Amino acid sequence: MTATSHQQSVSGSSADSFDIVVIGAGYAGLYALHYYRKLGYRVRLYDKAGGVGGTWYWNRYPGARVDIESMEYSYSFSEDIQQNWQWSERYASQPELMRYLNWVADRLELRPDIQLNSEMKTARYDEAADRWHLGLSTGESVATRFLVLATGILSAAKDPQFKNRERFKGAVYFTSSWPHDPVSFKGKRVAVIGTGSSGIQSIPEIAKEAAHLTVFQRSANFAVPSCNRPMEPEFERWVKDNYLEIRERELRTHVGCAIVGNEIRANPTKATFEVSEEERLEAFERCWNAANFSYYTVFTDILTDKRANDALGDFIRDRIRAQVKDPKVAELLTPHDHPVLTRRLCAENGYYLTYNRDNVLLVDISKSGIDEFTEKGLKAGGKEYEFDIIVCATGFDAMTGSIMRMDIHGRGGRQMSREWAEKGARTRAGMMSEGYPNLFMLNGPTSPAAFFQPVLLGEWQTRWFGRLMRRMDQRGFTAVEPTVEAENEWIQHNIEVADHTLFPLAKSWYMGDNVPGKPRVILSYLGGFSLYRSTLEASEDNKYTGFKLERAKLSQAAE
Ligand code: N01
Repeated sequence: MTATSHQQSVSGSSADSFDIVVIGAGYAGLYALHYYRKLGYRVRLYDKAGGVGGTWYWNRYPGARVDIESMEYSYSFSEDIQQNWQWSERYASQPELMRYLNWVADRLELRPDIQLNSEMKTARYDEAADRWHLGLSTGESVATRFLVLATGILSAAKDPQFKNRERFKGAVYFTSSWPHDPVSFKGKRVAVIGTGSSGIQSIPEIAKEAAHLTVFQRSANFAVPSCNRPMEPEFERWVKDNYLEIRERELRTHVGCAIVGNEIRANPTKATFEVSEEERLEAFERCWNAANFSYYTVFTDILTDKRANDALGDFIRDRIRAQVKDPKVAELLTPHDHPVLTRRLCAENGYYLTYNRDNVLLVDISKSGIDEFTEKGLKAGGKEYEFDIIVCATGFDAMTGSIMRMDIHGRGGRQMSREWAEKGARTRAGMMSEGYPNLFMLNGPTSPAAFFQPVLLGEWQTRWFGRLMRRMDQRGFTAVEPTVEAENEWIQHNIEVADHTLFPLAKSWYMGDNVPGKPRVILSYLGGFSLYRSTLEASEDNKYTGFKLERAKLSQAAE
C-alpha cells in the first residue's frame, strides 16, 4: 500500500491531515504504521533519525547487541517475517538488528509513509475539532486525529553535565548517539565513563584496539555472560517449527521470553529455599549458561525476598571475583549496594576479563565523581588523566525523557512536561494520560515496558489501540482519555506492586534516580503482563471502563 492509496481514509480527512500520526521508527512505531494502514487509516510516521531502527539507529557503539534471544526479540505478528528472516547469531548485534528492521520496512512497503529527519517538536490539542496539531523540526505543520508516541523507553540521552566539558580538546563520543562513520581507537588513550549495559558492552571492544583504556566507575553493576554464539540451524528450525507455541508462552511469562537455553520454559513455581542447595545452584548455573532474562524468573521470590535474592547475588559475585586476577580490582567490580536484578542486569562479553589486560585501568569514582573536564582529559578525585578520546556511556532519561522533551499541550493548554516534572509520569497503564485525548503511548511509562519483551508489548498495545479506534469510529466517538480516578488508581497500584518487591531498595533508572531532580517513583509496571493484559481487556469488554469517550462538539451542538 502506498500513501496515495490512503486518500480515501476511514475518517475521510483531507490530504494535508492524517487519521493517525506515529512518532518513532523503531520496532513499535513500524508495526503501528503497518497495522493501522491495514485497518484502512491514513497514517504517517515521523522520525528525527536519518533511517529506521529507533534505538538501534542511534546506539551503534562497538559491541552493541541485544540481550534477548534474536528469535524472540523480533516481530511475532507475521508468519512470513518470522519464517523468512534468518538470524545469524543467538543474540543479534546492532548491525544485524538494523538489517532486520530495514528488511521489514521494505517487505511491508512502509517507506512511502515514513518521513525521516523530521522531529516532532510540539503537539497542541484542539478541543473544538478533536485534532492534534503538530509542529515538526522541518517547519511543517501537520494535523491528526490520533497521535501515537512510539518514542522508546531509552532514547533520550541523559546530559551528565560534566564541568568544563567544552575545554577538552580531544574527541567526546556518547554511546547513545554513536557516529555513523567508524571511530578508530588505534594507538589512542581512551576514557570510558559509565559502567551500565552500554559501558559493559563497549569496554572490551575498545580495550582490544586502544593503546590504553581508563574506565571511570561510579557504581558497579551485575553482569552475566551474554551467551551469544552463532545461530545453530537445528535451534532455528525448532523455533520456527514451534513459533505458535513459543509466542503464546511468551505472553504468559513474566518477562515475555519463553526460551531458556534450547527449551521452552514457563513461569517458576518454586521459591528459592523450597529446593535443596544443590538444586538451587543447578538452577543458577542453568541461567549462567542460558541468558539474561532467565534470572528474573529463576524462582518465584527472587525479586521479592531479600534472602533469596542474596543467594543469587552471592552466586554472581563469586563468578565476578573468579574472573578478575587482581583482588582489589575484583572487589571494586563486585556490586554490594543493590539487590541483584533491581538495576538492569547487564550482558557481558569478556567484560571482566578485560580488566586482566595490561592496557586497562579501572578508576573508582564512587566518592568523588568526575571533578571536571580539562584541556587534555579529565580530573577525578583531584587527579588529572590525559586522553585523546572520552566515551560517555552515561545513560538515559529513561521511560519519560523522550516524551517530556516534546512540547505537548492537552486540554486547556495543560503541558505534559510540566505536569510530569512535578508529579511524575501520570498515565493509565502507560497507554494514555488524562487531559491529553487521543494521545496513545506504546511502551509508555508505567507500562511493563522495562520488564516485558518490548517488541511483543508494542504489538499487543498497537492492536488494543486499533480496536479502540475502530470502536470509536463505529459509535461516533471522537475523543478518548482516561478518567482522573482510573489514572490515580493505576499509579497507586503501580506503587503498591513495586513496594512488594526489592526494586525500591536500589538507585536505578527504573525509579528515576539517575536523573537529578526526577521524581522518585517506579516507572515500569512490575505486576506482570498477564495481569496488565487482563486489566486492559476487562476494561475493553466493559465499554472501556476507566476511559472517557466523547462525541464531537459540533455534532453535540446539532443534537
Ligand atoms: O546507562 P546506565 P546504559 N559521572 O544508566 C554512569 C539498555 N541497554 O546506557 O550507576 C559518572 O545503565 C552511571 O553511574 P551510576 C538497558 O536497559 C541494553 O549503560 O549512576 N558516571 C552508570 O554506570 C540499560 O539498563 C543493552 O553511579 C556517570 C552509567 O553511567 C539501559 O539501556 C545495551 C554519570 C550509566 O549506565 C541503560 O544502559 C545498552 C556521571 N555524571 C543499553 N552519569 C543491551 O544489552 C552516569 N554515570 C540490550
